[in-house]
Amino acid sequence: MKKICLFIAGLLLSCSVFAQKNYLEESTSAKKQRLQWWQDARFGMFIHWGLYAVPAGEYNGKDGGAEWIMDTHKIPTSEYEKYAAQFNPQKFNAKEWVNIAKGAGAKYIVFTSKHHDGFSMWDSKITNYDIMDATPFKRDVIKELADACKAAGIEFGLYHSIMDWHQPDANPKQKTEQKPDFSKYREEYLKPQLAELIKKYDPAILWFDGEWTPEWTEEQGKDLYNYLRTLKPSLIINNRIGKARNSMAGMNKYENAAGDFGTPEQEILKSNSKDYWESCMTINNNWGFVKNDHNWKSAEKLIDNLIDVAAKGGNYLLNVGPDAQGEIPEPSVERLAEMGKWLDINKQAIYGTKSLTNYKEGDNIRFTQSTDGKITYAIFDKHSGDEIKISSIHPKAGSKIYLLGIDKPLTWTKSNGGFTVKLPAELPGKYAWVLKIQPAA
Ligand code: H79
Repeated sequence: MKKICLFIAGLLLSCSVFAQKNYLEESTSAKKQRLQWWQDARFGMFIHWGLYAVPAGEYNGKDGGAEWIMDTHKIPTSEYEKYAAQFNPQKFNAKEWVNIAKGAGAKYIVFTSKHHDGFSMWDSKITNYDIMDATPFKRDVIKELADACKAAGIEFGLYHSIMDWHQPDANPKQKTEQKPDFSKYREEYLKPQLAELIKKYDPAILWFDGEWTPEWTEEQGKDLYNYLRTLKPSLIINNRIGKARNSMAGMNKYENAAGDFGTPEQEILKSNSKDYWESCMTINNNWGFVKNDHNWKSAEKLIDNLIDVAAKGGNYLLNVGPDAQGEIPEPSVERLAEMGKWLDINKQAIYGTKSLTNYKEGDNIRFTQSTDGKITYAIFDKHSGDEIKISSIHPKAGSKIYLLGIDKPLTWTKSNGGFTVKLPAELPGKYAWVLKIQPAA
């Protein structure tokens, strides 16, 4: 009898251990498998859209702030809430946004379910401060986007701010009678909302931010990480779920931190990295829509960034900030279309490639390699005359060298230390070109 009792106790214990699987102890190979599609994707589109599209960077006649406008101008909550009544983006069309992403060659989208302002962009049962209850628009844009992504074969992710300027319990500066209770916010608001998002929209990625609010700890990050992966084991989660992010440089400050990948913001790693990472960047100066921000990066710069990021083994998460009508600004649309045209010709040098230790030669040449290591790609954005010399790659005799976009192999010769390729009179496409170095079978 005693033995049976012990056996049952043991069984129960092992079951409960199983139920509390620690996802932070995942093996390197299991993580690699889980993140494979994401790493192969290389390029995603970030979308910052919320009530802040209404003021569009101007409050009481003063410029400043985009998605941060509430903080920039110290707008009281009761004032800021009024933007909800004005949020009625009649031109919003999820399929169009997804088409823009797809046409650009982006393989996934990350959309702001809730930014620091605390406004929920889906039909949340946990609050009335959401798009269904507080706006005249009354459409669940996250549902529409998730469905459009699914139909288009684009992976769907959500940006979610831990910091929340609207929830009294999350905001120690709020002037309320009650003392803020952050653990109440975390357990009764943040976590249930995230569970709701996972259940309703099945996101592939959760992209946290605002983790630097002082109440949040690494321990809470780890707890949340396990909680979310228990709800959806295949989720990919950024490192801003915990406290390890080293400021805007974005990589972890310490080992064994919660989260799957580093998040440099508005910058690209100086060198390649074996860690998983993704640089998020804007096309103009701001994340959220700002009507007076016309400082658009050129298509050439954006393509260079994508190439640089891919060669260094990272992902490029490029942002658009749709306006209050629901439209992605035309300058963004034009540049994204140029990226798509470039990728149409050159995609095999970007998607599903791996980074080489020797990932660059000077400022104008970057290298990537097929995952089986057989094919090397040399991507260049400058050349003079009708040839290009590359000194740090040594193609084997009998290799065929192609320029992507042209079927016929090019003539090449070994030259001091490397090789020289004779280029055709007209190069396919613009901005940058790819030499595909294929050894004899
Ligand atoms: O959503 C976009 C921005 O609104 C958001 N991240 C991108 C993706 C963002 N949040 N904060 N910032 C951008 C800049 C904040 C910088 C600081 Fe800090 C916060 C300086 C000090 C506290 C983070 C923590 C950087 C250094 C320490």
